[in-house]
Amino acid sequence: MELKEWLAKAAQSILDQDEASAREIATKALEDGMDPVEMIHHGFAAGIRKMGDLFDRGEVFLPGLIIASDAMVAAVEILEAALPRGQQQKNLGVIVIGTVEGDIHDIGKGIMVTMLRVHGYEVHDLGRDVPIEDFVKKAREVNADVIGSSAMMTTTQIGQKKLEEALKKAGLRDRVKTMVGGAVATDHWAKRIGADFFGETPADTIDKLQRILN
Ligand code: B12
Repeated sequence: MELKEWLAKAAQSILDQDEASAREIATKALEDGMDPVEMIHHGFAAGIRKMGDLFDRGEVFLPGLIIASDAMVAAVEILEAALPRGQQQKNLGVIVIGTVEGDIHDIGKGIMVTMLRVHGYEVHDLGRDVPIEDFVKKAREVNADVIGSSAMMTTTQIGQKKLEEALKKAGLRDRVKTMVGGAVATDHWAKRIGADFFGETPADTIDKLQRILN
């Protein structure tokens, strides 16, 4: 089967909220030689984003979104296991990352963590709903080069601004770079709160990291 067809099938399994089918598609696409990164970003992620639009329009409700998310997580797990691990030894920099306080969205952040590791960064993932002080504490503990925060809601986005303030207060802001991401972040937002950059996708983020750390 062509990549295009696999991508469409992957997205559809998420829209169908069908975890068994999502797992099967992830497994069979790999067997068929498809690129796991393509499958995640243009297949399954496209499906979950479409679910978000349907949720927004009141055509899908929270239980459906939760089942679809579980299907997405299961498929991504299978695909991530197939990513090359060789470059992990490079250690291009130390990154502390997490989803800000009050926000439990972690699918995209999880994908970002995997991609950063695959590209040779040492990543300390704090998880989701992370108190601001935990970012600061961890950054100090591991001597982080970069702190990344994910926020998916307008109500939790403020956590990224609080993080900038907390880092200044702790005297760490001059020593670490900061990157923001998540569905509500933009270049404008990053600039406004004083973050070093906004990362839209893993490719965009890795590109910007390389530039900023050199
Ligand atoms: C899946 C999902 C859920 C799942 C989350 C499961 C999980 N474990 O993550 C569940 C069902 C639990 C959920 C719950 C809720 N959700 Co929700 N959810 C979504 C949905 C549909 C998709 C998010 C997603 O996974 N996208 C796919 C990934 C691959 O993309 P991504 O997250 O954007 O990540 C990419 C980039 O942003 C970037 N990135 C991500 N993090 C980072 C970090 C850094 C540092 C960098 C550089 C880059 C980066 O890289 C990623 C990979 O490409 C979005 C809709 C949308 N369009 O985003 C709504 C959405 C985010 N949810 C929303 C809402 C309102 C909620 C709830 C409040 C619903 C409710 N009424 O209870 C709760 C929140 C509870 C809470 N306290 O957090 C709203 C937020 C609205 C807003 N603007 O404020 C959205 C936008 C839906 C909508 N249109 O209304 N949700």
